[in-house]
Amino acid sequence: MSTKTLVVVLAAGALVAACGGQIGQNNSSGGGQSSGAAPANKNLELVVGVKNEPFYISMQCGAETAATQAGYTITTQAPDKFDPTLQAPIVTALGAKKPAALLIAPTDDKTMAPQMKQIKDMGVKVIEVDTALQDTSVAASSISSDNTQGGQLAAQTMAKLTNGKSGSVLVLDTKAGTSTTAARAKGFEEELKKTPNLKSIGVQFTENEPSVAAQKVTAAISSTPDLIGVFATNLNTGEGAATGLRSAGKVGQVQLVGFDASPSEVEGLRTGAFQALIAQDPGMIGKTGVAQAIAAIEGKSVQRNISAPLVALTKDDMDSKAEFFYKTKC
Ligand code: T6T
Repeated sequence: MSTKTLVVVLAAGALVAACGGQIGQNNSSGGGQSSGAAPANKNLELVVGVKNEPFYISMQCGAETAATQAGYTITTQAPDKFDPTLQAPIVTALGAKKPAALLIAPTDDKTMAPQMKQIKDMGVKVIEVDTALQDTSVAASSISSDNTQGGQLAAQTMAKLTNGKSGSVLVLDTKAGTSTTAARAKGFEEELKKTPNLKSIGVQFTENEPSVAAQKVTAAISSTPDLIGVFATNLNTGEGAATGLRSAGKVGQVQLVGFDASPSEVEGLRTGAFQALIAQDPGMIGKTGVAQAIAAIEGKSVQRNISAPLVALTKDDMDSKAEFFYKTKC
């Protein structure tokens, strides 16, 4: 059994059989029995958070594989930036296309609600992949990593890495209103309280711009002489934080725990800019999203909340967990 299979089995009771199309049946909603007739509309749309980003490319690959296997088509669209003002018009325009289901990673947990509600009211099944709205009445199903647990895992990893030393820790979040990264930051800060020698200096936002993350790290190094660690809650934030440490000459002195596993982050882990990465399984999120969308379309049982696996990578074990590295093409 591969590491990934093992982690999936261990960490995601709910996810067990996404690949085989047998999603767990607990906590189901919006069900009903299948009429048996194949639906006329087999078109799915995936709207991700931002273009050309390995997390979403990996999700798209998983979704495309699952859709093809099931005899559905899927089209992916993305805004140029992780920005609800750019993502909202993409969703509105889908009203003219009327897919059978919309799989979406909303870029804001509140402001994306009106457009998503509108499309749902047209009869399109809405499935959240990765991020979610605060309003739980819109989506039939939400698939995401257990982000609170990911934040806790990052804090436990930071405690191990600093090995009893005292110091301050900076938390870098991406954009306010991102459900996933907010949960990671919160989980991290709560868990860090269990290690009294480590003190959080609070959460700062990077707007999902690596240059802002780099600047926040260099500023914290200047203003906080006992800075011992940085937790970067997503890919762009992590890549920028690594740049900040490199330009300040602090690689290896300030421990960097990142989230995600982009090629640049993986390379940073290998070369020592990161000491650990908390990797997600975006391919699995995409596959499971498609399975749930098809269940909703075909009137089968749908599971409202599904948790996807997470795994901590370090330099020592990364190569044995290479299946968690994100893709840049399918
Ligand atoms: O960390 C992922 C995703 O889970 C999060 O919701 C937004 O940022 C990423 O896409 C990585 O950039």
